[in-house]
Amino acid sequence: MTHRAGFVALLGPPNAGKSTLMNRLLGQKLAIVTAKPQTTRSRILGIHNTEAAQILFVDTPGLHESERTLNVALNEAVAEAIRGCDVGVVLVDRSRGWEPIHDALCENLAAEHKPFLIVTTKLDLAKDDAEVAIPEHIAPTRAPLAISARTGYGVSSFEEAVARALPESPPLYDPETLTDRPVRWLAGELVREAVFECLGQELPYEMAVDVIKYADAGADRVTIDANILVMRDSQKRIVVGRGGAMVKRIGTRARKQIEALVGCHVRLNLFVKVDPKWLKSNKRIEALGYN
Ligand SMILES: Nc1nc2c(ncn2[C@@H]2O[C@H](COP(=O)(O)OP(=O)(O)OP(=O)(O)O)[C@@H](O)[C@H]2O)c(=O)[nH]1
Ligand SMILES: [Mg+2]
Repeated sequence: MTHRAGFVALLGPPNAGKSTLMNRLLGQKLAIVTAKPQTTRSRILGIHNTEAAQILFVDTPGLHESERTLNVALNEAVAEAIRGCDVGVVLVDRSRGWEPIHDALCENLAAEHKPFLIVTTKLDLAKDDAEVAIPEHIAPTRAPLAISARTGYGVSSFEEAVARALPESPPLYDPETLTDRPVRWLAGELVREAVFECLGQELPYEMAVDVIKYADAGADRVTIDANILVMRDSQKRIVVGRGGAMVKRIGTRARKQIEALVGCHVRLNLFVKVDPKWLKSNKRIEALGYN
């Protein structure tokens, strides 16, 4: 049997469900997921091995129109993922339909001569099974596939279609590897997700997590110190909570997720810091792993 391998860029507007789909395919939470748009802040590689293929999923930030420093960095990550992929996957949230961002993504893929599939997702939310209207000038490699990353419906057909579109190649990564991201950074992302989950709408988008220490103290314990960076004193008060109750809740939640990832006990120390400067500095944004 011929073996196939290559990079598959997961593309779409913010909140389309890209990270959820990658996690579902990997059977592991690698990319954090929240109900807020613009959750993913950088390319994340997720390595998926089947008998016949090694699919290298590249989760990307949602493409959008905005000129702020962080957002420009996010869009650059999308462009880079397109340039580096063998196959593109353009995700359309069925509840929102086709958007101008989808045109931009397809044009970009075509300009780079990349084959691509269109996938409509969140099928479980659909009230009827009317197909999403895709503009005529868009010519994907295959007819659109309908899936739900939440229920798993259609996901194995999607996996097969993606594998078939990849070039013949031996595996490109050690099959034991799950991602190219260091555990230290993944741990920081799980803290960021816990902050979103605990604070919901109260939380500003401009928040970051900086892991300042990751110490592997033997086989069964890891100690992590991380700063939660916010823009203003008022936000710090919200994240810390009355008598530190909120940051404690965030810590407990994140610790459980990190323990599931690393498979041992974790001691997690969180500090909340007012630091409005990180958002304005390309260097800091990169150092935080968001590019
Ligand atoms: N009902 C339903 N919800 C979904 C599905 N896929 C994703 N979601 C939800 O949609 C929201 C966004 O999902 P994400 O996976 O974070 O979306 P994303 O495209 O990675 O978003 P960004 O990283 O912000 O660009 C979350 O609340 C998910 O739980 C699905 O198939 N069905
Ligand atoms: Mg995402």
